[in-house]
Amino acid sequence: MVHKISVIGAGNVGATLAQRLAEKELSKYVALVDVVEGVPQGKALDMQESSPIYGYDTQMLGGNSYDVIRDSDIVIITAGLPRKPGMSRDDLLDANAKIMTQVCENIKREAPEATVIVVSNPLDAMCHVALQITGFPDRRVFGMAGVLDASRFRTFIAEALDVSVEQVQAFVLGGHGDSMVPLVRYTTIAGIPIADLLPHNKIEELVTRTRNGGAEIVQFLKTGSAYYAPSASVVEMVESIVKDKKKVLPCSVYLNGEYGISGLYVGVPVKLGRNGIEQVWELPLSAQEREELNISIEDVRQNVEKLKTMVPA
Ligand code: NAI
Ligand code: 2OP
Repeated sequence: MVHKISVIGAGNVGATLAQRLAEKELSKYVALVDVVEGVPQGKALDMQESSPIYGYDTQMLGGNSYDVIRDSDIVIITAGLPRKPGMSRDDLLDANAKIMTQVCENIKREAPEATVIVVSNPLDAMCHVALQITGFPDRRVFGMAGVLDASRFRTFIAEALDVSVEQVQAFVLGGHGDSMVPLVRYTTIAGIPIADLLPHNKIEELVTRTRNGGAEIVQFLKTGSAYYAPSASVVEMVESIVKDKKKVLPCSVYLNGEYGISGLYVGVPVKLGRNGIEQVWELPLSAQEREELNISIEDVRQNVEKLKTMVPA
């Protein structure tokens, strides 16, 4: 157990995440911060009042000022606008970069030793802002997306084959956008490659559904985006860090030459432990996978270029 985990943004993802973290007792304190007056305080109190029933002793804190996150071990950023139907994640770039800048200045001051997990979209570009503004080592600033995208892929595969989700393993590489790369070759059921179990056209259908997984939920909700699977995905990452489990998970990380890329956040498999990103795993890619990854990287690069005009270097 660590001392404190903080969640910035007490909206759909942030509040659901705080509740899940509290129930897991991964830290003594879970702190929630939001700009809307009363909301983080009210949600934290409401969660505290469910603790006798669920049997957790996690202490919930809520506030509009950042003193509640002081000395956090881990800070998760979910502050920002979610997309609405017809919007892409990239449409959020401008507004969320400004919010991210303000949030990260506060994290830098109040929690200088924290590991920072970014959730706000467009994810890979927002990781850049977080790295720039906090100035923390890159192995302590990374983003959640691949766990979610892979979980969606795993869900659809389990459904197609009518097998337990627990036995489906999948990896999704690249940026958290429409050009993400679900890696079919590395996707297995109980160790059996899916190509041996499903016809090619069915696999392609599931890949497309995974790429559009976020939009599918937005189409249903209309006023916001997914939050149950996203918050569960963050919990898996946090648990691996707190318990030093060293799980290998797809995360958006700052690459320093791995996969032939430098200076960009891209979703790749990493080992997550107490020190944050402990190792980046380079998978051998086929020519087609490499080509798809390059397209995805190009999308991330374009967002980062746009950022340069907005965020001070
Ligand atoms: P939401 O609208 O329910 O919550 C966002 C919260 O951020 C609101 O409560 C708002 O008051 C707060 N906020 C806005 N400006 C703030 C500031 N300067 N400081 C502190 N709080 C501030 O949105 P939701 O659904 O929770 O999504 C949050 C973000 O996460 C969105 O950008 C969304 O696109 C992204 N997201 C990313 C996922 C991923 O896979 N990386 C998955 C799901 C959501
Ligand atoms: C998702 O994939 C909105 O990025 C978010 O659901």
